[in-house]
Amino acid sequence: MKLTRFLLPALLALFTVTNPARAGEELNLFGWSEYIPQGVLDGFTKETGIKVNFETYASNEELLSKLVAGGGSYDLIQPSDYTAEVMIRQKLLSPLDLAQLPNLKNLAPEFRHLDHDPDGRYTVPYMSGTVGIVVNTERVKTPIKGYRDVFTPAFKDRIVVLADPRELVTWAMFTEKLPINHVTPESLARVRPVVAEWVKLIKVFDSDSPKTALLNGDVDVGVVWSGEAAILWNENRKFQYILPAEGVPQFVDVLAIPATAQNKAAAHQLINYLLRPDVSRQISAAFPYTNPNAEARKLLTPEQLANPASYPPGHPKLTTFHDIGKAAADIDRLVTDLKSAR
Ligand code: N2P
Repeated sequence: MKLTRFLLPALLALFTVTNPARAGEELNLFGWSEYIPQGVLDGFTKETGIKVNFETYASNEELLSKLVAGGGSYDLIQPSDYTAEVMIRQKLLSPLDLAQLPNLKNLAPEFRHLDHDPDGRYTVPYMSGTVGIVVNTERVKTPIKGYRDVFTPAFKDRIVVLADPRELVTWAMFTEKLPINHVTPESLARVRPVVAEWVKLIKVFDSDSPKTALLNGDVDVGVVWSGEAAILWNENRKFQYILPAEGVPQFVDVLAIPATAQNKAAAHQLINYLLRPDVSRQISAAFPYTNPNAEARKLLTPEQLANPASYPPGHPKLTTFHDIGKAAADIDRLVTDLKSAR
């Protein structure tokens, strides 16, 4: 009698601590829009009982400002490589417990130990991609090779670009042959008139779904995320993807756990789930970026792997962004100024 009175609660307590999937458990996920299929999150909830509250953002700046303002409310976030670099430096991320992530083995070796997190202690690659030019070849007959061919008076009000100041300024830096990760007052002064001209030509700024303006026929050319371009290509072969001659930005977006997260165990569970080949394949089907998961890639169709926006042929030279410190704020200010002056 005495034994059960003590043993039973003890056993129950033990069960509650060790069982990873307690009913009523919740996880707050903050990720890029148009990047994580709701069906994948539903599958996770079905398997684990963990409810996922999913909020989205369209830029790294939005992620950073909400994370700082929102305190401890997010359990899992999805910064780009260079923003993860900032967050690691600022001690905003929690070290991962790699023992809880056996599916890390599915990642291709070239996506482990990246510059932003050389020991892979804080981040797990989710998807990678490039930024490039999409042309509606039914409407545009002149050859387009780089940013300079896009931002010309002939395309005034026919252009969509990402609403992303760092991207826009980087494209201008590339065209001016300036280093993109060493941003100085001098280099900003050099690109200022270039960007000023460009913003006057742009019709739509959209980081969430730049494909929409192209699909609708509102614009004929764009500078967009490769996954958006891949969807356009699947939709209609008239939408061609071109890696800009002056320089191609490459991003690796990662999964990471904020230092302030309340439910780190569930965050690890979701990361490990997203690394499963069958799950990662569903992500690629909905959002055809470059999948860093080698085991998932084996499950893709030849057609998916032949999409030139998802998997650019050859070995193009790609350039990644790095933390540029305070210059990031200068870039934001420059673009805001020029957009309001147009
Ligand atoms: C998905 C956005 C791609 C992420 N909509 C760019 N880093």
